[in-house]
Amino acid sequence: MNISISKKIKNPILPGFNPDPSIVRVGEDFYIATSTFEWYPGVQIHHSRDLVNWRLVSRPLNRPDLLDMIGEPCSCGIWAPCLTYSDGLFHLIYTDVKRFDGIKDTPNFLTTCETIDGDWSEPVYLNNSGFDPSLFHDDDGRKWLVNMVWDYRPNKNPFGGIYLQEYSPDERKMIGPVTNIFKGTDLGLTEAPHLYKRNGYYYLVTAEGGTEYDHAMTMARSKTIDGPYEVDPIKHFVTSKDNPDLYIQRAGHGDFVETEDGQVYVVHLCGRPLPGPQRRCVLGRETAIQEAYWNEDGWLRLKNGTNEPDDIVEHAGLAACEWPDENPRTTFEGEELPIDFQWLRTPYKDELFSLTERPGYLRLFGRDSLGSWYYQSLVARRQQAFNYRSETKIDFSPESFLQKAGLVSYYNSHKYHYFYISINDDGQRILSIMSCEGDPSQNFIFPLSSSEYASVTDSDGNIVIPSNGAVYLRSDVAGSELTFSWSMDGDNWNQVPCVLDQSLISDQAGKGAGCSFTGAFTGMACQDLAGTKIAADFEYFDYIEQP
Ligand code: 6LW
Repeated sequence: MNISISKKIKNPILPGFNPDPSIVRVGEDFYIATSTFEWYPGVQIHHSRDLVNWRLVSRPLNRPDLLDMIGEPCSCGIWAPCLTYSDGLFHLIYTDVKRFDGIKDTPNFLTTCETIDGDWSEPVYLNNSGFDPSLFHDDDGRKWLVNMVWDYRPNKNPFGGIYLQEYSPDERKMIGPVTNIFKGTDLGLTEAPHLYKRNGYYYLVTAEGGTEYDHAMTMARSKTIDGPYEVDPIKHFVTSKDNPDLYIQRAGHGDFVETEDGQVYVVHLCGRPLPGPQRRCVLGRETAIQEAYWNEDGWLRLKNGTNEPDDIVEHAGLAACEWPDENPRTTFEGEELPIDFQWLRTPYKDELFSLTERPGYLRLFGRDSLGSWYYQSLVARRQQAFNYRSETKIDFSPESFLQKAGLVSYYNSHKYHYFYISINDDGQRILSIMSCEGDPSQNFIFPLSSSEYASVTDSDGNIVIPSNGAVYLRSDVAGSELTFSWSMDGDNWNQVPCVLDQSLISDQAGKGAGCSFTGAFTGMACQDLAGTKIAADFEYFDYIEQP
């Protein structure tokens, strides 16, 4: 049988909000775990058999005992996970960051499972000393945890180095001394440690330079696991920091894996900024892959002969294994939310939505305001291309201006554009747009009155629509431009006469990337500040990427 060989690899392999990749190979299967922050369920795991084609297969942290993020600030929650395999079990190390500013609370846990998509074990608490924990399974059977230590003391480098401590699977706890094994290079901001063993050396990979445009992967090695570690002569074997013209920017925070025949592939965080001086990444932080090799001195090098990431990479020559194309239209026949969709923070999804109360519909129950850190009825999927169209059809009959439902382009509590149905003081059903452009205290409602606009607008500039019947809403995104449209029959569309700044829905906008670690989503939302949990029924959701 003529087995077709995979085509070249096009980066990023995991487009859209998929940062901090951790990769593991089990037999012929490759898995990558990425961060999910305040989005629920926690940790996103993709699967591939050829390193070219990837599919989303699991989100393990799907129970209250594994993860409950109610009330956690934006960009807290699940930071960099670490996925490994040993003793017949997948091991997932994760941090549920409870506090972002100043002193961080970063409880780290371990959960295990025999399969990638099974019921993961009750978590084991490990420590709170810092984030980016990872587990190393030594060939003598001992297991070691490394994580960066967050030094909150004044006049100290908050990136205090890399802590090493043994983990006892029998006692299900950390044991023995804690050793600071690596303080990093002069690039600083040393984090994201992963340990490996090869030819009698322990290798330590870290991320340095921070997750913006100085990001890098650094390697060091030692004959003993607790050091001292000598730094790679070139320090950073993957980085984009010295070449702003590269397509793949922000290369750092990564891991590497070997194929069964010994080829080495490095996976790493990356970003692709929109054109222009603001260098805004509307697709957030993504995952890319590079081909690598061990040089004669025992250091890892990129196959392209530089330390700069490529956008097109030679495949590994593995048999092609493609996955079915996604249907651009999501309908809601099943009792489970389709895997591309997530909600925020709470493990108790029944308090936000139902797929059974009205069979064939996603029913959102109006709860908190858009952007709430508690019970926000928002179900959305990642934006994974610079240009896309999303569309939905809603049954919604508000009785108060405190009740809204609609289509939203969402980054976090202070970065969104929301096209929604509500009601005005004359009892007329209306459409309006509410945007938050980086300052949580400023929600703008756009007056949509415009003389040439065919539809009727009320005195507040809201579009007045018929009081009954389903409403079709559509968003069209092209780079930094977002336009909303609406229809009452799905055939005759009216474009709202304003172009919104989609580049606000990015890491760098608003309070900036220093506190924005997620990515752009497009989805369905409903709020009911009248407290009646009003229903909004969504019949379908289209997500169509445009060239
Ligand atoms: C991640 C850490 C980082 O844990 O950001 O900027 C955190 N560096 O490595 C969230 O992605």
